[in-house]
Amino acid sequence: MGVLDAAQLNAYERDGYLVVEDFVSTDACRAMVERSHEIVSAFDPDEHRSVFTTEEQERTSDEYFLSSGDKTRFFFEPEAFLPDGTLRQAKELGLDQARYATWHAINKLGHAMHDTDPVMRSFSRTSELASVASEVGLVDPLLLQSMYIFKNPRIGGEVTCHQDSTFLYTDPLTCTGFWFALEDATLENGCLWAIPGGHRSGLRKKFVRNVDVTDLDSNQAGTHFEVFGEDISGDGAVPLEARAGTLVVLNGLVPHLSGANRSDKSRHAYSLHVIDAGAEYPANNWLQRPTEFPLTGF
Ligand SMILES: O=C(O)CCC(=O)C(=O)O
Repeated sequence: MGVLDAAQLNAYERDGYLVVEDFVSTDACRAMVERSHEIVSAFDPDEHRSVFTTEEQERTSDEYFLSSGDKTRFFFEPEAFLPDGTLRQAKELGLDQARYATWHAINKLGHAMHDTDPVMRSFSRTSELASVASEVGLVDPLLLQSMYIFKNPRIGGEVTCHQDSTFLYTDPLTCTGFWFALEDATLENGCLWAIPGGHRSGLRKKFVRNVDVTDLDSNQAGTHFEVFGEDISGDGAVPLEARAGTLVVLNGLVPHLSGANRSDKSRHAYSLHVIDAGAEYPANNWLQRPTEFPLTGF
């Protein structure tokens, strides 16, 4: 007996995405949120100030970003800092504890918490999720990438319209996204939007390293887009408002986005990207795993 019924599988085929309400318990969501706070509280914001933005990808293409494939790393919101380098929300909200303010300033954690963190590892590896992965067509799944996305109040950044296979390319295409609302995601705090049926219009671009590198010493090498088609504007996207506990399954080709969060409620989400072991994973994909820390399945 599968987790998804025929109507859900048909909807996934038709739309390129599927919203599954109440997929995980509120306790499991709460454990993830609490864990994210513990992880960020242990992080010294002066250690690294890498910013994440989908608008200006170049800025993130540094060694810290490129070597995050087997680590938990911290990426700040573009609006996190004031010109003088102080944390904006600490100053504006009158918070005097830098650590407390830090988790109001982080855009996301990435990109291997499904392997590096015990709580996130268990959340990622459940029999229900393994079943869904198999039902949507992954034959020999490998858990490739995880992101803990904070979408913090007031400064939570926009994620521009993209296809996940742009960033996690395989031949043939197998990237599948499993996005979990850990808190309610609404129009106000920047829920996901997706273009129904948009997975049928082909891959528009690939985000790759400038040189084929498996040698992680070459992380400085930078990245660029290989462009095959027109950029996707997001026209025709529909909002996927989601209560905490909802799973959204995303075909790697379906264009999706999320708006900025100008509300005073955070929108925590956890996103896991899975590929098929039978497909080729190119050495010039931006995300690489050192051979001594191989990808594994559910
Ligand atoms: O959570 C978001 O706002 C965007 C996430 C996303 O694009 C993804 O997980 O592929």
